[in-house]
Amino acid sequence: MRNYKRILVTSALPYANGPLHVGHIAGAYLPADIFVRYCRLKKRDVVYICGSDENGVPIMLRARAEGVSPQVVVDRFHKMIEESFTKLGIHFDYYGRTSSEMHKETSQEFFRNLNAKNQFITKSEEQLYDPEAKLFLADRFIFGECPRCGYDHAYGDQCEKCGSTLSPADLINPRSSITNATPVKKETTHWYLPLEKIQPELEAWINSRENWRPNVMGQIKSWLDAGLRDRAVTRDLPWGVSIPEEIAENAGVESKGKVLYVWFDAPIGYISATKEWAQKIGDAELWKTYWQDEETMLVHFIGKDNIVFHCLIFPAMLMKHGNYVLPENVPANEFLNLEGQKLSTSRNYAVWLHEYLEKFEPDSLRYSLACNMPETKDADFSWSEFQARHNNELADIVGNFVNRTFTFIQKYYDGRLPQPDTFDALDNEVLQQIKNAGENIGTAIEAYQFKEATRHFMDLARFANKYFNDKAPWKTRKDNPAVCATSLHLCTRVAYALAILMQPVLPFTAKKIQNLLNLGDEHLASWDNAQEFPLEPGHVFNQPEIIFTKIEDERIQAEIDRLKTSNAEDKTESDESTFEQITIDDFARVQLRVAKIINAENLKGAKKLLKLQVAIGEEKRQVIAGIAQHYEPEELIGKHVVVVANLQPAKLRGELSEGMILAAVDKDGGLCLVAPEKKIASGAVVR
Ligand code: B3M
Ligand code: ZN
Repeated sequence: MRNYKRILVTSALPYANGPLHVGHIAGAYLPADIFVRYCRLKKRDVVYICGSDENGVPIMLRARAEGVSPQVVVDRFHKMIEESFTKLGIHFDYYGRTSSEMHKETSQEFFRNLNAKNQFITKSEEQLYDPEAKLFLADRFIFGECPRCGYDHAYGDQCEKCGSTLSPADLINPRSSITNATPVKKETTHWYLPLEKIQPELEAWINSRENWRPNVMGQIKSWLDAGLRDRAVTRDLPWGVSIPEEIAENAGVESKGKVLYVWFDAPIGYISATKEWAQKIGDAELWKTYWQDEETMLVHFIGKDNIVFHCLIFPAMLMKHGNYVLPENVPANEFLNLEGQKLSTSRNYAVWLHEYLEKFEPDSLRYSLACNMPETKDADFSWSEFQARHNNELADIVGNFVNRTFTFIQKYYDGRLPQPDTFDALDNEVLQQIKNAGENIGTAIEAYQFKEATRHFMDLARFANKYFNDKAPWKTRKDNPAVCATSLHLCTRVAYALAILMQPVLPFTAKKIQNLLNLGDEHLASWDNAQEFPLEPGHVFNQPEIIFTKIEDERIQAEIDRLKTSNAEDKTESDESTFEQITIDDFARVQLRVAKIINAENLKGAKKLLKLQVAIGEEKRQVIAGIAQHYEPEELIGKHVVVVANLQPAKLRGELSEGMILAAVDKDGGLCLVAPEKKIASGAVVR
């Protein structure tokens, strides 16, 4: 990374309307915390800012449902979220909240500034209004009959039955989703950020970005290709940051209940929290250096659903304000699934952080998520993988190495660091490995490749364990004491290096090893110290303690069972509800054709795959299908099936596959091919 003078890191502000789950952590918090801990160890000037997002409709609706004020809801979750972060070791320099006075001032100042520079457009139009709830109805808070297909519960933005895109005015007999009241039309005025006009500037800036993740760039480009549309940045709601009174007055608008759109004020929350941080440390103006000096490197860590806001809309706001730096990078992560299914807050299908932390160690989760971070594609969290990572890697590799080293030293060297003798090639290799690990982990973290960084760390621990085995001190102790002492000396050296290099991912474990080493914080506070060794022979270590105890199967099974019950509703229905809707045009892009299987054989070395030759009309194709555990090749020959005919060809086990055969799969693993119900010619189109 360029040599900036200082670094400002932010993580997406979590909505204070529910607890955190592992998906949040893997997306926006753990990667940022790893990055920041590393920067601190590299002695960079770094500040890490976050806070609770306490505005927005979902918070209001939750409060309504509970019959309490929104403040009660946000107070409860702000506290809970902050506590969970602390226990997981996500260490912010400041954790703010967007209901604070400072935030209100800062957001209003921002709005005033853009308004004074004529950066907004105002539009007045009639919108649907719920006279009972006294609320303008945002699109999904209104429903009615679909004008296209007649479905009686279409939403204001879309009919889920036929997929057509709608606007509230299209609905026949519209009703409020909150009170069931018939809405009335009411005129209202809103402020828009003219993104259409700003697009060329944004595009030029985006094109100048280097080293952004391809998945982030891809999403941005598709927004830009579709053409940005002006965005309303105000809402008619009773909860939120109200727009400055004088601006409402000048526009002849009732200011009461006119608030900033939550996505307008939330990113400004990064700025207001930085101001509060500066006040807290007694240098109130210091926030300016971090936000307004070009030598600041600003990095936003977010999940992929926040890309448009952080890469286009907030930068547009910052550009138009003019006094702020723009993000140097936005390393957004993809989504984390859970046991192969989408996480769902409403179905309680999630691993909740506060519950996790009551049962397991924070570092186990940090490690497991770091190994499996959804950096460039969606990833899956499974309890069995979590257990395996903890037991087979943290306990069996790191824990075992540290434990055997210090137990041996306690037993045979009276708990003191042995005096080394001359180094052989393998001993020198230890020093080399420490050096490589420090460099490789650092390079990976600086490139936002946290999975890779974690792998390099574990490779060093693995090497150390092997070194201990190869040196067999239990033998050399008797027949070659000098060699034995040298190897144990070097083992403590690796333990020391590990205690530094593990800090970004495993801060709690690092503390435990520090305690074993009997060393003060200053010796472990610098990344580059890992190459050195502050201890003199004779240094006294503390009594070893087990740093990881294994997690038994029963504890894991209990978690898996809990997920099954929380997910107990009809699976087909819940699966459907988690799928993204597509339009009829999306569907039309998939070309389905009837094909006749003319030959089928097993594929050598692949238990699950069959190699099929099929005819689609006159055309012959080869298809590799994962159905070998359900069909014998002979029984397939002559059958008519349905294939996806326009799938990009791919190689499976070195064999070309030019299509995909459709099969129905049930939750118990049953599978059957989908076939035309009557005789029909091969090549027929399925639609
Ligand atoms: N409150 C969180 C989310 O979309 C949203 C982020 C705001 S960041 C400025 O999950
Ligand atoms: Zn419809």
